Amino acid sequence: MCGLRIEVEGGRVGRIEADKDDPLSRGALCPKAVALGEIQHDPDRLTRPRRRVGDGWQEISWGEAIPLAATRLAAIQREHGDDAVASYLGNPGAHNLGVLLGLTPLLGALSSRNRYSASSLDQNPKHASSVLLYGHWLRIPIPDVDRTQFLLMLGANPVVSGGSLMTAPGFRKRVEALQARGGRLVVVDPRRSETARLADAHLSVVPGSDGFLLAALVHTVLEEGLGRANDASARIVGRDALRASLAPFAPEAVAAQVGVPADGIRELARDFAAASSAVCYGRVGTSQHRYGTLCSWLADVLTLVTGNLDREGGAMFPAPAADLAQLASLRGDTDELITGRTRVRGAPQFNGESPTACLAEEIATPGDGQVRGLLTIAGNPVLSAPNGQALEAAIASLDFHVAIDFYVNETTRHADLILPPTWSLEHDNCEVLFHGFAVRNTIKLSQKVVDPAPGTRDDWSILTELGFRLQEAKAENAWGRFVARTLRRIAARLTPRQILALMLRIGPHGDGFRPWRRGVRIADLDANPSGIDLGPLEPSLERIVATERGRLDLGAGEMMGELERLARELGDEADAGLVLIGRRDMRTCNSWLHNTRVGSKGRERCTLQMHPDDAAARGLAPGSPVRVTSRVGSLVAPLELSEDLRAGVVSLPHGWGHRGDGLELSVAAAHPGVNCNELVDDQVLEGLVGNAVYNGVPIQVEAAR
Ligand SMILES: Nc1nc2c(c(=O)[nH]1)N[C@H]1C(S)=C(S)[C@@H](COP(=O)(O)OP(=O)(O)OC[C@H]3O[C@@H](n4cnc5c(=O)[nH]c(N)nc54)[C@H](O)[C@@H]3O)O[C@H]1N2
Ligand SMILES: Nc1nc2c(c(=O)[nH]1)N[C@H]1C(S)=C(S)[C@@H](COP(=O)(O)OP(=O)(O)OC[C@H]3O[C@@H](n4cnc5c(=O)[nH]c(N)nc54)[C@H](O)[C@@H]3O)O[C@H]1N2
Ligand SMILES: [Mo]
Repeated sequence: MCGLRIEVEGGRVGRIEADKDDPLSRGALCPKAVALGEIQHDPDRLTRPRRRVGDGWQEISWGEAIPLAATRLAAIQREHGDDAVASYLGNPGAHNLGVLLGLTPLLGALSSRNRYSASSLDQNPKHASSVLLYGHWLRIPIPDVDRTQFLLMLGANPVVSGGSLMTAPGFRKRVEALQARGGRLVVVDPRRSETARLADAHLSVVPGSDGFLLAALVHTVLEEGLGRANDASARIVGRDALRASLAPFAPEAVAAQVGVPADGIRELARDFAAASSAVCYGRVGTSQHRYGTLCSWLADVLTLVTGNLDREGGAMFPAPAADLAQLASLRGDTDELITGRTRVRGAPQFNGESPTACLAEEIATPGDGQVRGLLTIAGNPVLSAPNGQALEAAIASLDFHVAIDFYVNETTRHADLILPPTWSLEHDNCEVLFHGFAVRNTIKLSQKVVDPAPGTRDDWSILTELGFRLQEAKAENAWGRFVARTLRRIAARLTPRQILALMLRIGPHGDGFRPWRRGVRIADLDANPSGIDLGPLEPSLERIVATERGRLDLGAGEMMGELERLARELGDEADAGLVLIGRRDMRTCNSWLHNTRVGSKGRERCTLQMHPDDAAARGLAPGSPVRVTSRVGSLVAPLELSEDLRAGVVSLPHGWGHRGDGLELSVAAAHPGVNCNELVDDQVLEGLVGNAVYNGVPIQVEAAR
C-alpha cells in the first residue's frame, strides 16, 4: 500500500524510493520495498509450470499444465466427492486483484466444503464481530488515527506491520502528529513493542488476558455511566443484557489475571471515556486468541458505548472507491455466523471456510469426505499454520497437490504441479481490499513496471482458466461443457482492470452510470499514478449497517455466551510456566521475504527472546542455543535476552524454518531459522469461529545439549 517510485532500466529494476505524492503513505517506506526488486530478479523464482516426475521436476507448457490440473482434480472429485479436494488461500492473495477476482469462478467450480485460508490464522474473529454488530463481515470500523485524541491499541504493532485491518503506512509519523495535537496513544502488549515505545502509556499484560481487560473497561464505562451519546447510540439495543453479563468483570476481579492493577484499568476506562474523541483498536494479538471474537467485539463496543463509533476521531467505516463489500454477499442474518462443522473435529466453519488448524486431520483421517487433493494459492501453510510438522506430513501424503506460487517453499515442495504466476511488478494491481481498511479514503492503481517475460501468465489468467476447465471437466453433459468453455473464452478476454473499472463506477465514489454525475473512473487512476485522495473517513453507519432495522445489539447471544464462558475462568490460578508469543520483523513478511538479501542479512532474527530474570532463573546464557518444548513439538533456537518482554513470556517470530530437502530458496536456506509453529497447538482454537491461537502457548525452555 505504500506508494513507490521504481526506476527501471533495460528491464532491470533499479532504485526503489518512497513516493511522496502518495496520498495515503505520504512518503513512508520500509525495507520490504527494496525486496520487490530482488524478487523480480531472483533466479529461484519460477516462471514456467512444472510437474513432479519421480523425485524430480519436469518443466511443462501452460497448454499442458492447466488442463492437467483440471483433469486430476476433477477425477478425485468424481471418485470421492467434491469435498475430497481442499483449497488454501494465503495472505498475498488478499493483496492481489487478479487473485481476488479469479477466486470466485475457481472456488465455484471446486464447490468443496473444504475451503481454508489465512483468514482463520489471522482475522476471522474481526469478521465475526462485524457480522454480529453491523450485519456484514467486511464492514470493519477503522480507527480515525489522523484525528483521534485517544488511541487505545491492543495486540498490534503497526510501527513494524504498517497496520493490518487498519491500513496505516507511516504509522510513526501519525503517532507523532497525534501527540503533537495533545492526543494520547496507549498500547496493551506483553512486549514493549516498537509501537509501545512511542506510546504515552504501555500496559504489559499477560498474554491471552485481553478478554478480561476489555470486559472490565466496558464494565467500568457502563457502571460509572461514563462516555456520552452520539448518533450511533440511538441504534443500541441490549445494553441491559450486556451490563448483566459484565457484572462479574469489575477491574478488581480481573486485575490479577490481566497483570495490571485495578486502579490502572479503572483510570484507563475513565480517560478513554473522557477524551474528546477516542477509539479502541485490537488486532492480531487479540484475534489469534482463545477469545478472539469476544475481544474484537468488546473493542468495538467500548468505542460504541463511549459515543465514538462513526464519528470523527473515533472508529469509522471507509468508503473505498472500489468496494468489495458491495460484491460480497450481504450477511444480515447472524444465525448464519457458523455455516457448518468440520468432519473430523466438528470445529466451526465460518464464512464457508474451515479453520486451517483442522486441515492436517482432514487430510490424514480416512473416511467419507477425506481430503485427497489440494490447491494452494499464494500461501505457505506448512510454516504459517499451527502444528506445521503434522500439516507437512499430511500434505506430503496427498494424491494430488496443485500450487499456484512462484517459489518452491516448505509447502510447494510437496506439490505435484506448480503453476507460477507473474510477479507483482509485472502486472497492474489495485489493493481493493486494503483500501477498504485504510485510515483515509484513497485509491491507487499500481501500474506494472516491468514487462512480463514472454510465455508467462498472471494469477487472474491462471485462476480463471483453471476454474472454467475444472467446471468443464466436471460438467454432466454437453450443454454444461459448452457453457464452461464459453465462459473460459470470455474470461480470457477480460482483465482485472476492466472489472475494476466497473467496480469504480458502481462504488461509493462512482457515477453509478449516470452520465450527468462526475465520479472516479479508471482513466482518473491512470492520470494519477500516485493515487487519488478522496478525503478523510466520513460518518456512514446509515449507509453500511445491515442488521435488522439498523440496530446495534449489545446483547448478542453468541457474545453473552462467550462472556459466561470467560467468567468461569475468573480467579483461575495462573500457571507458573512460560508462555510463547510471536513477533513480526520490519524486513520480512510472514514466510516469504527471506529469500532476499534485505530479508535475511544482518543479525540473526529468528531468536527466542526472554526476560533476563527468566533466563537467570534457568541458568541460561544469551546467545546459547536453548531447547523449547510444547505439547506438540520441540525445537532449538538461539537465546536473546530482552527487558521488553513481560517476565514469564518468551517470543519467537513465525515464518522461519527453511530446512529439509527440496527447497529452492538458496538465500533463505543459508539463514533458515526454526518454524515456531511446530510448537503451536492445533487443538487449541478460538472459541467461536475456530481461529488459530498463536499467543500464550505454554512451553518449557532449557539449555540445549
Ligand atoms: N506463529 C504465528 N504464525 C502465524 C502468524 C503469527 O502471528 N504467528 N500470523 C498468521 C498470519 S496473520 C498470516 S496472514 C499467515 C500467512 O500465512 P500464508 O499466507 O500461508 O503465508 P505467506 O508467507 O504470507 O505466503 C507467502 C506465499 O505466497 C506467495 N506469493 C507471494 N505473492 C504472490 C502472488 O502475487 N501470487 C501468488 N500466487 N503467490 C504469491 C509466496 O511465494 C509465498 O510462497 O501466517 C499466520 N501464521
Ligand atoms: N514487516 C512486516 N509487516 C507485516 C507482516 C510481517 O510479517 N512483517 N505481516 C502482515 C500481516 S499478514 C498481518 S496480519 C499484519 C499484523 O499486524 P499487527 O496486527 O500490527 O500485528 P503484529 O505486528 O504481529 O503485532 C501483534 C502484537 O501483539 C502482541 N501480542 C501477542 N500476544 C498478545 C496478547 O495476548 N495480547 C495483546 N494485547 N497483545 C499480544 C505482540 O507482542 C505484538 O506486538 O502485519 C502485516 N505486516
Ligand atoms: Mo495476516
